[in-house]
Amino acid sequence: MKTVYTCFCTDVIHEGHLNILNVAKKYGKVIVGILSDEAMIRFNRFPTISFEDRIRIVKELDIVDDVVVQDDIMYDKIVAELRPDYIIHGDNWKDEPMKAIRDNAETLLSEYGGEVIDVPYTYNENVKRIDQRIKEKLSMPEYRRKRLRQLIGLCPIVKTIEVHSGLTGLIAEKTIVEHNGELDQFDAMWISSLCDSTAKGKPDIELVDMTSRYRTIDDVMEVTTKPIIFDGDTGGLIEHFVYTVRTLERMGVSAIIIEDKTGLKKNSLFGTEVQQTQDSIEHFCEKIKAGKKIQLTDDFMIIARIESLILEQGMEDALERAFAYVEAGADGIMIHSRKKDPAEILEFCDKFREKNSSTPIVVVPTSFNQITESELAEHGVNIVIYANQLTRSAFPAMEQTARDILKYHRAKEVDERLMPIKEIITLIDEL
Ligand code: SPV
Ligand code: MG
Repeated sequence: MKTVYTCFCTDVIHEGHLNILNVAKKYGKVIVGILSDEAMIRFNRFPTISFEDRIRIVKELDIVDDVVVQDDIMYDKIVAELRPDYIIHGDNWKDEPMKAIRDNAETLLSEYGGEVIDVPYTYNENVKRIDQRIKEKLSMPEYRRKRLRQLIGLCPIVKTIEVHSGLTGLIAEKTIVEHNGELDQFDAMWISSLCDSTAKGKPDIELVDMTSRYRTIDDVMEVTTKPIIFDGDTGGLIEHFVYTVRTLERMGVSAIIIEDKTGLKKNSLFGTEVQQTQDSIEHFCEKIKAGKKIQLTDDFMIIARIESLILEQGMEDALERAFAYVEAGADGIMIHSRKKDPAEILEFCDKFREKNSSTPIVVVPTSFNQITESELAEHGVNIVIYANQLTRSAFPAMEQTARDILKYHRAKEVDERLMPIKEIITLIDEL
């Protein structure tokens, strides 16, 4: 008897899946692969039910002969194990970015005469509604908030990109890239104080007030599902910080990062070129403790950012602070540097990890941007934040366009480097 394999990456079995199974049955024994959590998040489908439940709902279907685990989006391992005669899938995988997966399956099968079967993809009102409901669920505060902690447990490193508007949120949410046979996307979003301020034409000195910053978060949340890490600057007065924690937690933000500076905050990338004062260990610990005490869920994270290397206070000071902040209840440590060479960051991570194997480490490789994610992960880093690259790429492009329109007194010359109107319209979903 021939074997037919299909892989499910879903929390709900709907008529589209049943259609695939019915067609599959005509070809032989039906084996369904259930994609692991780790693989599902690389595929833009963060699971809303457990892996065990995903297996159970498929096992319950009479039409299915066997259920196996597929722990990679690509089919190499599973095809080597099962050598199915057919792999069946909805024909939507002929489109980018899923085409890479179809190509992978087809190449593997062709080595021994197997075949791909494309079934017309079912996308009617009912299926659309189910899809939308899952998305809605993921955007709800109780799901979104805990997602960062879940990702830290699931990903070698949580890849985070700066967002400051609905549009940049959509880029973070939807950009998926196929490279070297792998699909990849960002895991989380960073609401940078620098970029949130810059978008409003204001300096990054805690001038943009919290109400306005919450408005930015809300714009982003409206159109995304991925978890949010909020740049809380110094956290302000302890008496104010507790209110910030309560609001962010209620909104469904996953983490706030506060830096151990006091007084007029300036952007860290100025380093010692401007007057900046580091907070005392005791006072900053009080702030962390107050925030932890006010929190209502176990999901929300308060991450302590250490400015010792930025302010040239040395490695010993940075490490002393890290251990003190963890002791005070910090759920993570962010270590920052503006050196071009990542050596001091890596030294910090190694020394911190010698004594603490579990507290998440966050880094922002803006200056030391040659380092790769896997190198950071090898040194125990859990979250990497690309803190300002979207803003820095958009600004010169917009400025150049403005210059050229002024120069040529028309828009023809700039048009070919612009996104077609049709594409910008389709970026935005209609309900
Ligand atoms: C930000 O993005 O606002 C940050 C990171 O705080 S940095 O600009 O590198 O200080
Ligand atoms: Mg900042």
